[in-house]
Amino acid sequence: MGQPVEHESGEGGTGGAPRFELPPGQRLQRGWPVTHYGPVPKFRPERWEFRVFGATADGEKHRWSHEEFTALPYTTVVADLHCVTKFSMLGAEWGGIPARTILGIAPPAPAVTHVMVWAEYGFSSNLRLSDFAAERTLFATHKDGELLTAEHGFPLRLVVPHLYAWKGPKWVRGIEYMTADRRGFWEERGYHNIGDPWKEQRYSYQEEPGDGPEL
Ligand SMILES: Nc1nc2c(c(=O)[nH]1)N[C@H]1C(S)=C(S)[C@@H](COP(=O)(O)O)O[C@H]1N2
Ligand SMILES: [Mo]
Repeated sequence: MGQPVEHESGEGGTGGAPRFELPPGQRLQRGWPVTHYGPVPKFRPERWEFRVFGATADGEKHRWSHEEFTALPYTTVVADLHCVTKFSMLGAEWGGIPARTILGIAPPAPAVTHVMVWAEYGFSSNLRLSDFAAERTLFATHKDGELLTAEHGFPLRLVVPHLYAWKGPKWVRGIEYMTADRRGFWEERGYHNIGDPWKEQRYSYQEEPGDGPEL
């Protein structure tokens, strides 16, 4: 899921044009709009660090400079972006560092169930540990072979291909391991705590018991 699915066009179909599968209620967006709350932060390499804190396995905080972080093993993931306001961009190739790499080099304590992803200006988004640990969850530095632009999250954004795009903060600065769930920025403001686009989990009023902490 999350990856564009090509269908063969049947008899009397679309004449061979590929069709792509969108999650329910989404429409295809041409081009790549910029969507976020607040200003675009200025990147200051000498002040930038990536931090892992909260309930780490060794009880320590971990930090990487920009140079150290971007030297971690690089991989690519093809993924769609589904904005909860109902447009989707399909088939971008994201490049960067898998979330699993961070889980490997700065592991969480056994009691950790959720991760808060922190970005510039205090923007945050909470994820279940299982969503953060998914194979395709990526700290992206590149899109389609080029460095991210400032407005698309340079130097680092999280991509969680199987969830709505607000679950992937731009301008990420670190993660906090949590032993209980807490709501992030949009999750506190009426958006669904989990945010699975294939289940159309858009708003917090759709949450079922157990989907998230009380509002
Ligand atoms: N820091 C930060 N990251 C954010 C947001 C935000 O408000 N702040 N908005 C999210 C939302 S709602 C979307 S749809 C995508 C948009 O990414 P794009 O501007 O690269 O298309 O960024 C996500 N990441
Ligand atoms: Mo969005």
